[in-house]
Amino acid sequence: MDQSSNRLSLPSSPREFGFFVDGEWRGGREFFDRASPGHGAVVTRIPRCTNKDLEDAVAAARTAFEDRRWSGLSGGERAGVLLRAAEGLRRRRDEIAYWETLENGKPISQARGEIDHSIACFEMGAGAARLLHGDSFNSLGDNLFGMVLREPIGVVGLITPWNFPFLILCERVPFILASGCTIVAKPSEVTSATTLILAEVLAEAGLPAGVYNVVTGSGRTIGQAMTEHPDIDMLSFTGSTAVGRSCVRASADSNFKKLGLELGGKNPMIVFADADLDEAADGVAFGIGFNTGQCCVSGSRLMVERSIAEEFEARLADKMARIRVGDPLDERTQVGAITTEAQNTTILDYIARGQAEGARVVTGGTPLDFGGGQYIAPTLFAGVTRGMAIAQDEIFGPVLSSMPFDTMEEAIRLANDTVYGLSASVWTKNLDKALAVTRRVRAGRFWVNTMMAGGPEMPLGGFKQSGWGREAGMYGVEEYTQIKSVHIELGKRTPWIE
Ligand code: TXE
Repeated sequence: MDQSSNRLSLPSSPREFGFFVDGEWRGGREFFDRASPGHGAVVTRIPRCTNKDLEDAVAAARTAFEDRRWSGLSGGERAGVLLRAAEGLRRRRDEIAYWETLENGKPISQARGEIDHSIACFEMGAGAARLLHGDSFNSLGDNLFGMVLREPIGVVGLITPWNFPFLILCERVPFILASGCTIVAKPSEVTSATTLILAEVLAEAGLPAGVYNVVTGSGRTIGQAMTEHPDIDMLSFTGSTAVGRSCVRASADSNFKKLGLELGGKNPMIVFADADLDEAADGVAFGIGFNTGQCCVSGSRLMVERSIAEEFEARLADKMARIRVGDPLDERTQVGAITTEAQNTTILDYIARGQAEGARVVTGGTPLDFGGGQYIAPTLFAGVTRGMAIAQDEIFGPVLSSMPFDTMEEAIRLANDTVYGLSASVWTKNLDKALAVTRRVRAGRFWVNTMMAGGPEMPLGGFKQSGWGREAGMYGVEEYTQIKSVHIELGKRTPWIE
C-alpha cells in the first residue's frame, strides 16, 4: 500500500481552545503554543489561566455541589448522562484520538484504542452510579438500627499528566461523577486539548453546568494553587513522586483535603525458565515499548532466570529491534515520539549513565531521526546491578534494565528492591511460582503471563511510594465518597436521668 495513504496530515493551522467554567467557554488572554512532539509543528493554542480563573472554577463547582443539582439526582439519572457521554465519545472517537496523538506523540492506532477504553470507563461509571450503596446493621439489638451512608465527598480537583491525557482523565471522571461529586480538572500544560473536548461532550450529554470545569495552565501556578485550595475537598493527582510529595504537604498546610495519588513506578517483570519464552519476550517488549515506556505501569526492570538469561535477552533484543518506531500519524507505527523535550533529555541522560556505570546496551541506546520531532530506539541494558541508577530510578522512557536471578527468593527480593510498588508481571507455567510471586511482590497491579491487560472494572493504584488510593471500578467510586454512620433508636429510649 502507498505509504502516504496510511498517514493522517497535520492541521493546516493550530487549533485555539478556550477553557470551561460553569457550563460556558471562556477565551484565554494568554496562551501556550503546543508543538507536536512527533513533528515539531505547533498544533494547539491553550489558555494560560489565572488564579482568578481557578477561583471561578472552584466557586462554580462548589455551588453545583451544594445545590445538589448533580448529587441530588438518582443514580439512574446520573447513569443516563454518563451513557450519553459514552455515545458522544463514540461519535467523536477519531477526532479525539487525532488531537491526543498531535499533542502527545503516541501512535494514532493506540490513541484510538485508548478512546475505546475511555468509552468503556464511562459505561462502567454509569453502572457504578446505580450500584453505589452503603450498608446496614441489623445486629445492634431490637432498639437500634444502624445505617452506613456513602455520600459524595464534594468538590474534587483533578490534576493529570501528559502520558495518557485522555485515558487517565477517563479512568477518573466517570467514577467521580458517579459518586455525585463535582470536578475542577487541570490537564498537563502540554496535553490539554482532549480534556477540553471532554467538556463539550459532557455538556451535550446533559451534565449540569458547574459539574465539570476545566482550567488550563502550568503545574507551578494553577496546579500548586489547587493543592493549597481550602475549598477543594479532595484532590486526585497523577504525576511525579516529587509533586505527589508536595501535594501531601499542601494538604497538611491547608484543609487536610483527601488525596488520591498515582505516582511513579519501577516495575518488575519476572521471567522463569519454564515460561513460554517467545510469548514472554513479546510481552516484555510490549511492557517497555508501549507508549514509549512513558507509563507509570511500564515494565522497566526485567528479572530473568540465569539459566536462560543470555538466550532470552537475545530473543528479546531481536523483538525490540523490530518494533515499528516512527511518525505517530502513520497507521502502522507501534511506538511514537517522546512527549516532551525535557523527557527526551532525561531518557538520553539515563542511557548515557547506564553505559558509564558499566551496563551493556544489547539493542537501541540511540535517538532516531525522522526529520522532525524526538524519538528514541527501544533500548535493552544487560548486566545491570542493583546499585545502578537505571536499576532504581523511574526513567519514563523505552529503556529496560535486565538482571539475572538464580532462585525464586532472589527474584522476589530484587522485585521488591525499589521504593515504588505500582505494577509487576510474572511469566511462568508453574502455578505455585506464579501465585507465590504474586502474593509476595508488593505492587498494586499484577499480571501473570500477560502485560497491561485490564478493564475499567479493575482498580488501579500503588503500594509504597507509588501512591495512595485506588481509581476505577467500584473501589474507584468509593474513594470519592465519605462514610456516614447513622444510628436510629427504635421504640422507647432508656432515659439517662432517672
Ligand atoms: O511531571 P509532573 P513531569 C514522572 C516521570 C516523569 C516525571 C516528570 O518519571 O519523568 O514524573 O514529569 C502538574 N503542584 N511521571 O515533570 O510535574 C503538571 O502541570 C500541582 C509519572 O511532567 O508531576 C501536570 O498536570 N501540580 C506519571 C502534572 O502535575 C503540579 C506521569 C504532572 O506533572 C505541580 C507523569 C505542582 N507543584 C510523570 N507541578 C505517572 N504516574 O504516570 C506540576 N504539576
